[in-house]
Amino acid sequence: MPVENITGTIRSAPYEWPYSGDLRPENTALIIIDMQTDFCGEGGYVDAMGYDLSLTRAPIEPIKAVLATMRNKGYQIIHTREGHRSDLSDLPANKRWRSQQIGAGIGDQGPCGRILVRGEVGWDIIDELYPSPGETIIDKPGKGSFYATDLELIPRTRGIENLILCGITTDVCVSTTMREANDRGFECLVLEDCCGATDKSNHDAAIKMVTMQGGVFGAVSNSQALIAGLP
Ligand code: C5J
Repeated sequence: MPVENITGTIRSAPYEWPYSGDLRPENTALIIIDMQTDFCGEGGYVDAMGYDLSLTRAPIEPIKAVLATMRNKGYQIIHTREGHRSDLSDLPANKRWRSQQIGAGIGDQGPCGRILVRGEVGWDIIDELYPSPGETIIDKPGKGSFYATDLELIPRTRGIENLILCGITTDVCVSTTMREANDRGFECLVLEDCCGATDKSNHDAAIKMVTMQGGVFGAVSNSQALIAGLP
């Protein structure tokens, strides 16, 4: 994908993003989804399930570059964390049961503390991408970042129209959040090299889906194109 700068928009598929051509720090936020040890670190939830950590670690460096650029230019930054209360009162029984079937029971003790429980080492955001003071952190019990959180209220209050999404996993929490955001009228861009899944073909499919129907959930770009095009 060519990466030359086009003023006010980002080179994306299937259209130059955002549709309005209005891209500014005041109306645009970066949302970094679930870059937690549990999803990309040794001894975490994804590791306990036996998946290849290199797939969920692949986006760390591209996200670092995007985060540094967007911080520097004054864009708003939002981080999310998936996790549950220590008494597991917000953990649906079926979600817990399924995790136990694959040997990574949510709430069970693991090498990084209790799996996907708030306050535990494995649940927190990795050091490389740790939020700076003043950046918004959304703690969520589910896959979508809007469900049972104040994620809709905060960007609306701040005048955000455009959301740039990245993080892990592409096919689960990133995809679910993008769909939720799109239905709420936010103009969404997902950065494909800044996402990762536990299965490469699921990542590819989740990215391809976005581009159907003229951009059914928004548009797709990458870290280089974003950094080159960001006003
Ligand atoms: C999953 C996530 N995969 N952050 N969570 O359970 O995608």
